[in-house]
Amino acid sequence: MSKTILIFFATLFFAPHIYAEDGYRLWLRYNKIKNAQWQKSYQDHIKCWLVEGNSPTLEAASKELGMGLEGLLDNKIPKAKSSEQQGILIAGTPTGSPLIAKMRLEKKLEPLGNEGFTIFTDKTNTVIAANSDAGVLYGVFHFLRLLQTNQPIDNLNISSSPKLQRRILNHWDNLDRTVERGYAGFSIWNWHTLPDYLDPRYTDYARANASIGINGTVLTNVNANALVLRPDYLEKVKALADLLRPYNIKVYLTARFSAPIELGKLSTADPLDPTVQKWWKEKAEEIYRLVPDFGGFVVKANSEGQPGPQNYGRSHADGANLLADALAPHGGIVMWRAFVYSAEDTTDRHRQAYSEFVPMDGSFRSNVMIQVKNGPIDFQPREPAHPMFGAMPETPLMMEFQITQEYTGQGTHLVFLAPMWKEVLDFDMQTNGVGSTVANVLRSSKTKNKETLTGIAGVSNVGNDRNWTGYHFGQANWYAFGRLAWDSDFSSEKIADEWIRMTFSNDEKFVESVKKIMLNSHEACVNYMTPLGLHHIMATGHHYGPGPWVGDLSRPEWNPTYYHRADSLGIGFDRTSSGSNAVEQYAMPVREMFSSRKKCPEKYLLWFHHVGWNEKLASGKTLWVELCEHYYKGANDVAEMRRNWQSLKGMVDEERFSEVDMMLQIQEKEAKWWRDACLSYFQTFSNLPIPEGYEKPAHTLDFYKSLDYPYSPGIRPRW
Ligand code: GCW
Repeated sequence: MSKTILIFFATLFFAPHIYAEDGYRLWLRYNKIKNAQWQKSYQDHIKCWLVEGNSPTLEAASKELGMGLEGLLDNKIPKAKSSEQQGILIAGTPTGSPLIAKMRLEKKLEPLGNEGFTIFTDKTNTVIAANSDAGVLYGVFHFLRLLQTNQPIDNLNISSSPKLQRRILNHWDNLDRTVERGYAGFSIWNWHTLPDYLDPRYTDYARANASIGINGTVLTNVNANALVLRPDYLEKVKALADLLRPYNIKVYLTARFSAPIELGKLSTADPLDPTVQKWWKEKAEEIYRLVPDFGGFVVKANSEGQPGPQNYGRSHADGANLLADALAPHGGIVMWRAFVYSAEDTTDRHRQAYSEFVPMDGSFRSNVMIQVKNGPIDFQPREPAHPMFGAMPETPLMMEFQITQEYTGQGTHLVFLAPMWKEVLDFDMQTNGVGSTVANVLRSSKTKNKETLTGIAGVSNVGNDRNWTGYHFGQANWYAFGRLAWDSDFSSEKIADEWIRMTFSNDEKFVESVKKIMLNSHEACVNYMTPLGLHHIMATGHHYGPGPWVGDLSRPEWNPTYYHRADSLGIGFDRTSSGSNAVEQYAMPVREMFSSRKKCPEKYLLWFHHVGWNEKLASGKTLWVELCEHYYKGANDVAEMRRNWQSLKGMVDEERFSEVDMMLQIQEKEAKWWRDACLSYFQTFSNLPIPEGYEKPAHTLDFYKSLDYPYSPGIRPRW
């Protein structure tokens, strides 16, 4: 053997970990626990382990537990021969595990429902128990998380269950593998090689989702292609459904409303036409023959060019009920999106979804959910909560968040979205007195028959990039979505803490510093993009970078100038009674707060008010000065994020360290670009100087206007 080869093998042997830290393993790395005390404590407590019972889900749980323990602990912990041992870590349900049955856990398990779990210490044993195999799987992941994040396990008494029933990823993935608003490569679904080739990545995707409690996935884009409903594609869907099932993940599809015409060769897709109804009924039967637990359909109808019931003079309720009737005999649901606005409607876009849907409250079948984006416009860096939350007591509403960062820096900006989502979930709509937070509205969503039907969806940021999300920190948003979908009472801080420890390191200094970076990142993004309630001033089409000057698009509400309304007097959209009066869609105390120039929180100021350039804000400074200060603060905060990251060199593998460092360099540059481009443009209206002491924009406004990104990723394929 040559010397080089010898050195190569020696290096491999002595390498601290054998995996390249390329991000593929996400937060499920299971590297050896470095801290000797924790090693000892865990080894003392777990003498052997067993997932008792038989099912594909328990098999998945057992595999995960075995793999996790083997990776994390120095010594190999044997699998127990019989469950009657001392120091056993036992997982199971009362029906599948004789040992757990003997413990008489009925009382403890009863409130945990179908998917919850308990983990507790019982003399020398550690027990993970649940009512269902899925609960056991979730409990196993939780137990591993305790080890991964170096938590004590000597006196456990944990009970946890999800606050929402349907916790779903929405893939905006096209059948040609492009991903609308995807910044992480192509779609992970390789439709060409399915159903025969099952990429191991599909299983790792399932593990990652199960580890955070996600229990559904919509495989296809809401800008839908009817082809996915063709028999050959349904075979592919079946293959994925079979693979995901053991991980308690149901498959859903997007239904193109005109599919009866495109696939069925009917002359109409009118929801009241009996041939159309028959077509959908038979299509549903065909799907359920292949996928008996198929979740149902998501539909984007009569929105941004998608076909829908209004093409036939029918309502959204007619359309949703058509599909609901086809799915109902099989237990499927329809998630009908409320993201509608129309060029013909001259009212403020903010008002349109509410005006369209709220009058239909109570007219949907009991297996229909209305899927509402967090805010009334479109996934902006900051939006007030959508006024529909709390306004439709007779209709189950589910939340739609955007995990993929279309409007928050796409694939290159570190923006941790948990604080943004929490801001909306914790917002009190006061539709039913104090305490009607958006989270409570979601949790108490009921059908007409008063059955609970609750859910939350997140537009996925996953692609086929090696590290799944393009940017390592994009993983944190996937993780955070799952954790908040499980329980939105978790704090952003807790979620960031867990994620950092599992993804990078348990080193306290590292954890604290990265947490600080993450927790400040959303506010920084708002400040350098759209401070004080500005919104939708991104460049057109791809939405990458600033474009507040765009005002020549055919549809008025596609123009950034429509949203900021800057003129010589001031800036902002007057949505009070002197303007579009969108505020009237909020319940009284909230309406009054948003309407009042003084009471309106400044973070939403220009969302609801047109404010004079020289008007004073709470600080006593003028709007123009505040606007400048926010933009500069945002850009400075990114520079600080980068300095903080750089101070961590050597505390994390070089590979990810330098990747993040390069990304932060891009973000720093782009934050300045946003700041300089927006202020240069708004200055043409305010005619006021950028305050003393601030570095002046590096280029002319014309330069910023001339920048062009024809190939920025994630563009809508048909636009
Ligand atoms: O945010 C906008 C995006 C579109 C998207 C649309 C929607 C899927 O720019 O790309 O289309 O929202 O949510 O339907």
